[in-house]
Amino acid sequence: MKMTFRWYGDKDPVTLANIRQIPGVVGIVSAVYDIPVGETWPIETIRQLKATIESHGLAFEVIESVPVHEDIKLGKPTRDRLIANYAQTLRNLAACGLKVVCYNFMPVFDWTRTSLEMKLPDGSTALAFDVDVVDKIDLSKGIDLPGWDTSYKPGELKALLAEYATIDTETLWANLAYFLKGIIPVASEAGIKMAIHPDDPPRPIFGLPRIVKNRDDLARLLDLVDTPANGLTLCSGSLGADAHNDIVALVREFAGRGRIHFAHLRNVKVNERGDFHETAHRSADGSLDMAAIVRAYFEANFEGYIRPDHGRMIWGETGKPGYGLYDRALGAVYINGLWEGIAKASKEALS
Ligand SMILES: [Mn+2]
Repeated sequence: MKMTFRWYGDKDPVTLANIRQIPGVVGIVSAVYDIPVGETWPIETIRQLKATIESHGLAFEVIESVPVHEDIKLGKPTRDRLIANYAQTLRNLAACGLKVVCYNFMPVFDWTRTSLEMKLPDGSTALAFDVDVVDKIDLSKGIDLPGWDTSYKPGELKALLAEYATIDTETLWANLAYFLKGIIPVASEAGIKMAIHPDDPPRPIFGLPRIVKNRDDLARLLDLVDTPANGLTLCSGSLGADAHNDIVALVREFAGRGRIHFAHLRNVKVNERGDFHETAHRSADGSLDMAAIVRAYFEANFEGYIRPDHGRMIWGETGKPGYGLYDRALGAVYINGLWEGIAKASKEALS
């Protein structure tokens, strides 16, 4: 596996120089942030980003994310032009040496939380999700959720949601299939591996369908275009927010098939209903057995990219919720420690 770390570009308060000093981190996961969704990323912009990252001694082989335009999810006539643009972005990324592209197919709302600074007993803060709070939101009155993308004006959001009124689960699947049939052959030929991120949290919200939530959804997704370029970002924290998802079994099945290209590792404390909050990465701090998850990757001979996912805010740090330096660095070191322990124990068992 290759340990990586997400970086939000020059405006990120966490610097590349900071990241380089985390033991065992070899690469950066980033994106081009100043191109409108749906337009092709110019090759020169990608090349400059790569040069900046490499000048700090870090590799740049994973994009998170190339966003998918809402018209593609809605299946509108404009989608063919937008899919052609997306395909060209993939060719441009391949030309610059990128290997894996993370994306998601969540309608309108990307990740959703009801608190970005839930206080934990140790004084740290973490992101949290309360089912009741979300279920009680009346969209006609606008959305007041922390971290909600304010780029939509209230009228625009209303119009967009009206368009989704006709999009049920099966229609969304059909639109995802259409998208994948357009881009996966291009990705295959260019040497890019696509890696869909599961829905976060893995449940329908505000009446909008969500289709990447569990084992059966992942299997169906891979079958839509059954080739290695059509793969997964397996996010332990997103899928783990549904207590019925067995993350170890998912890693065994899908890494075993060579279809996990990117692993997000984080822990969550979750209840049966689906309320959860994020925790430190350590197994004892949340509901997931991180050692068993890392072991499953090791035993599948996983050679893809791993990154610590969201961290808590600790030691007085402020910044982008979930994406501070300190707790994510602890997560990277913890995961590397698990990996080394498992690898060495396995060598001893063989000798
Ligand atoms: Mn994730």
